[in-house]
Amino acid sequence: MSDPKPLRLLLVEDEPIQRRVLQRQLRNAGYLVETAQNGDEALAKILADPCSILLTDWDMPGMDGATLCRRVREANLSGYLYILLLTGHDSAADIVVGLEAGADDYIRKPANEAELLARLKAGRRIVELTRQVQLLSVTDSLVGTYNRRYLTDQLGLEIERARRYGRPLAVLIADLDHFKRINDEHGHLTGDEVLQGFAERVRTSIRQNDWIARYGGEEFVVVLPDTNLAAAVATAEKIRLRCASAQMATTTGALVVTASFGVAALECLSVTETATVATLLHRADVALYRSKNAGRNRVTAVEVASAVDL
Ligand code: GH3
Ligand code: MG
Ligand code: MG
Ligand code: MG
Repeated sequence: MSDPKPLRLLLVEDEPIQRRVLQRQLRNAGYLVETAQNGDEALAKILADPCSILLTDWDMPGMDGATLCRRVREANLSGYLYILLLTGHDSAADIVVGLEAGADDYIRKPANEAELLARLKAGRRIVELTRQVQLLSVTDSLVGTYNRRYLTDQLGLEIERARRYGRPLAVLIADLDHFKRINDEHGHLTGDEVLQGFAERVRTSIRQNDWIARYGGEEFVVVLPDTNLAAAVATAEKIRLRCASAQMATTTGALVVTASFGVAALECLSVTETATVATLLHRADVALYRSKNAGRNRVTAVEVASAVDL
C-alpha cells in the first residue's frame, strides 16, 4: 500500500548556498527535491501541486517559515503535508510558536546532515502512515474497490466539475443476479469470492479515468467521467458480456455469474432537475430495476428527459 515512488520534498531557503547544500544532501538521500526562495513562492507551489514533505527555513524575506506553516494548515490539503522547520530560533518559546503554527518538528541551523535525514525519515513514516489510513478509509475491505463513502464524496465532486466545464458524466449501477442463491447453494465464502471476481472483471473492463465503488452488498457503481450515456451503455454491455460469457472460478467450482445494469448520465436530467449524487444514482437505480424486471442479465439506460418534462 505504501507508495514505492520517492517522496517529493519542497525545500524553502532564502540563502542560495545553504539551499544548494541542502538540496544536494536531500537528493543524495533519494528525495525528489523542489525548491523555493521564500514562503510566498512555496505556498503557491504547494497549493498548485502539494508535495509530501516541506522543509522550510524560518527567517526569510516576505512570508516567513512560521507563517508558511500556518497558511499550509489553513489550506486543508487533501493529503498530509509533513513540515520540518529549520530554525535559528532556539528558545523554548520560539519552538512553541513554530510547532503551534503547524510544524511537525524542527531542527536547529546549521542542520547536521545525519540528524536532518533521520528527522526526515521519521516524517516519512508519518506520511506513509497517513496515506495508508486515507486509503483504508476509502476502500472496501472485501473487494478492494472504493467504498460508499468515497463514492458519495467523489461523485459529488465529479458532478460539480462536469457542470462547471460543461463535460458529460455517466454512472452505471451493477447488481449481481440471484446472488442470494449463490450464497445459499455454495456458501458465503464462495459468495465473497464471486464479489471479488466481479469487481476484478469490472476493473479490467473500464478506462483509466473510470472508477468503481461498492455501493452495498452485491451492488456496484461505476463512475465514467467525460462519458455520455451511449458510451456508458456500451461499457455496461461490455462488462455484462464478459460476465455472462465466461464462468467465474471459485474454490467450490466454476460458476456462471450474471449481472443487471442501470445507466444514467447528466444529459438525462432535465434542466429543472438539480444534478446531485442522489438524483443521478436514483435515475440509474430506476433503470436497474427495469433490467431486473425484464429478466436480468441486461443493460437499461434511463430515458433522456423529454421536452414535455421541462
Ligand atoms: P436479484 O437478482 O433480484 O438482485 O436477486 P439477489 O439474490 O441478487 O438479491 P437479494 O437482494 O435478494 O440478495 C442479495 C444477497 O447478497 C443477500 C445478502 O446476503 C448477500 N450479500 C450482501 N453482502 C454480502 C457479502 O459481503 N458477502 C456475501 N457472500 N453475500 C453478501
Ligand atoms: Mg533564512
Ligand atoms: Mg441488490
Ligand atoms: Mg442482486
